Amino acid sequence: GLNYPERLNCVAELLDRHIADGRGGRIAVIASDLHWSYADLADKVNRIANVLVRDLGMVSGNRVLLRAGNTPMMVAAYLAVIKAGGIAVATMPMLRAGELAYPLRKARIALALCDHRLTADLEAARAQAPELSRIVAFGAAGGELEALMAQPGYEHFEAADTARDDVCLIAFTSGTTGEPKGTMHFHQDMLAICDCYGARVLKASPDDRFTGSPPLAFTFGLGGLVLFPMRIGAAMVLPEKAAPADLIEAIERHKVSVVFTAPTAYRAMLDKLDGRDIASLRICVSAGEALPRATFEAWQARTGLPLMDGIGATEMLHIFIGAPREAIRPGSTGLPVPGYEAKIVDAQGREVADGTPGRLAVRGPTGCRYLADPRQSVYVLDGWNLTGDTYLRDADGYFWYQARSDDMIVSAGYNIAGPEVEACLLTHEAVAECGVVGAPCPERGQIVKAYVVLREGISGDAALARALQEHVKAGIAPYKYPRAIAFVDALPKTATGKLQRFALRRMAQG
Ligand code: 3SK
Repeated sequence: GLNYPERLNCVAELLDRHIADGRGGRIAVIASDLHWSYADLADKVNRIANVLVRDLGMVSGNRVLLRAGNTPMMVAAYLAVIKAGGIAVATMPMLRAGELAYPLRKARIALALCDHRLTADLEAARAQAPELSRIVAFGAAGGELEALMAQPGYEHFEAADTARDDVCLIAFTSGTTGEPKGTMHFHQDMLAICDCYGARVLKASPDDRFTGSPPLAFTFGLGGLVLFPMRIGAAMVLPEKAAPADLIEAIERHKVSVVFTAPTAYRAMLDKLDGRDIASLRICVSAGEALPRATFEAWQARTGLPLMDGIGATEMLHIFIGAPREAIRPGSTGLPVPGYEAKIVDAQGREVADGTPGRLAVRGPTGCRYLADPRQSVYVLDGWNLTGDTYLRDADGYFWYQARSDDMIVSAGYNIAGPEVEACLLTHEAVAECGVVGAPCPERGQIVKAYVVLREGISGDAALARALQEHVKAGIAPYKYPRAIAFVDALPKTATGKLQRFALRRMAQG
């Protein structure tokens, strides 16, 4: 079991322990030409923690907003807030003033540390969130935070004496519908994801170098790029931009061996690998959206590496179903991560038989507590977190994704999972991306409608639409074929890159 001591500050375990055990010289953070050892990172963290407490008046339990891209200073700021006993509330860099006001108000945040390039929207958010009294900018030469950090005597900082179940992180869900929910996580949760998924499924080594595209403000990125490597004394590589071409560049230049990104990025990377040396790569994790089997197969054929599929949730902090490399079954998300339990329930919350689709429910050491939210009792029942995903479990205990629960299309009495049609369309060479939803239809109730982004250089016409329809009929049960196809330049996505099917559904209404 996970027996963490009652008094626990996770940063002491993730960072200070490496220094105490003589690993301070190992590389911790790489970004372009910057290389920070664990000792360098600890020095930054201690200096920021001293600034927070001595200059900015932060006390244990205060919430601090963090706003930056995936930069080394963002990592140091995150760890400093937590080491000083504060609660980190990180926000996606692309959020605008109106979107920043909600977490600021909801979490009653008075203090923000912000990349100097991103202060304007935060300043503007103050009009709607007057409790924000101080914004400290960092990242520029001679920046305000850096000047404060340089004060003498700031190189040491004793980790705050926190309890293992003190909150250290509030992560707001990006929310494809409704208001964002603030999910709260404890010091012990930050270690638990490393000791469950990291140690038992990912099985990386201290000599690995990790990179990926998810923002550090998204717990997928925080775990994959920061916590997993730090737990084992490995290095994180933070590309300034995280488009597929930037990931390939980072892998090649810094000999990256572990990547965390979404299926869309793996597909896009496939088109850009010619002439590139990515031989250092050995572990590729795919999460954030369902992994189509065609993507798994194409990546394996091109690189020789299996994609390690996983499903996580901000509520659970990280991945709770996945499979170690030796146990992967292509097309299946995998097995519950050791330490977690998962089951399939019907609309009344009763467990259903294996082979029957239903709603995925999960519980485990990092389970969900929302910040002051009446939706707690809707989404968490008897300690089980109800996800928005329809899955089935097979007789061997493997979990197979069917659809988001609200992505089922009912057409002429048939239940059709939009993602299944998407997966089939993606096996057609002309298709780069697609989203499939139900469109209203007087005869059939709904029809299957596909929004398709074509590969570069291909243009859509009626003949291609017919070819795609025939392709689907040949690949899966013909009643699932898209009766309507629209060719579009791009699909609507959330800040974390997830397809916004509700936006497509709205488009399909008109
Ligand atoms: O699957 C996801 O979307 C996810 C969410 C939070 C943390 C990790 C993951 C993979």
